[in-house]
Amino acid sequence: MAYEQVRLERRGRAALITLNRPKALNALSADLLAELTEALDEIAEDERIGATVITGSERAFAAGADIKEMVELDPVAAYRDDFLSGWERVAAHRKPLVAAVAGYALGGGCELAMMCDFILAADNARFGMPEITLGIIPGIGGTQRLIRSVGKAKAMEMILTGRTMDAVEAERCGLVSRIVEAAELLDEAVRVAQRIASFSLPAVMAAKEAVGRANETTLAEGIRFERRLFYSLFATLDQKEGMAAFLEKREPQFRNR
Ligand code: CO8
Repeated sequence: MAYEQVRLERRGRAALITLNRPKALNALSADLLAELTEALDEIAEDERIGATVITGSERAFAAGADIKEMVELDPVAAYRDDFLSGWERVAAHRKPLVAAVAGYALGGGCELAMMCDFILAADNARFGMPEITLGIIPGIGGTQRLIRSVGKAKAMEMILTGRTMDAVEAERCGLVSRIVEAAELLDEAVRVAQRIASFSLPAVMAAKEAVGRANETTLAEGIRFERRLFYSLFATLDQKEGMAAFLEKREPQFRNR
């Protein structure tokens, strides 16, 4: 499919999705979401792709929901059609997603970054939840995901005041995994995604699923879940190959089987 509001490229076994509405600071319109989910569906079905980077521009990862589009939102239609449900498809994507954030990640933009498995931030990144300044609240997981990564005090402060955080604060409080120089961000994010994609895809998907489960369940249930996945990976050819390669002191050739 031809995309306009996102760009989809393949870099070896990694995919790169670039949000592509630079004039609107990548505001997240319904059309952009439709293209993003279509691109992710393409990636899900493509066996050659093992991980994906989602990025924006140097100025903005995404400045939130498209306010021009949202201003006339009809609450009855939104309820009937479940206006925001498409975003669940992003969160439910089963291969790893790395957010490469430069510039603004505000509102829905910050929420999209948090739907990814981890965030690499450029030194000019700014994260925030300005919805309260518009008379609304975050709507695609912000109130739930932010508190899980930065704790109650910071999440409450950001959501109640609309204050933004710079990259240093975001790294210090665990919202981002690392800060990278802005000029290096994309190359580094693609390198990281390619490294993930070089491993056995079933193992990578199981790791993502197991870590993700930690936010959904109790410790005891999570550990039981992890153990089931651990046992099941011994049914893969890649486990046999990975361990044989280690013992034979050679590089493994994973086949995603
Ligand atoms: N929606 C629509 N257009 C936007 C948005 C946006 N969120 N953000 C920026 N733009 C547009 C501006 O209107 C402007 O367009 P134009 O040139 O046609 O006037 C262009 O992008 C450039 O923006 P600015 O001139 O404002 O650039 P500045 O550098 O002066 O400021 C800011 C940059 C600080 C990022 C500023 O644009 C801003 O505050 N933007 C809005 C941020 C915001 O409030 N985001 C939260 C939106 S609400 C939300 O995300 C709800 C989440 C739940 C639903 C999620 C569904 C996707």
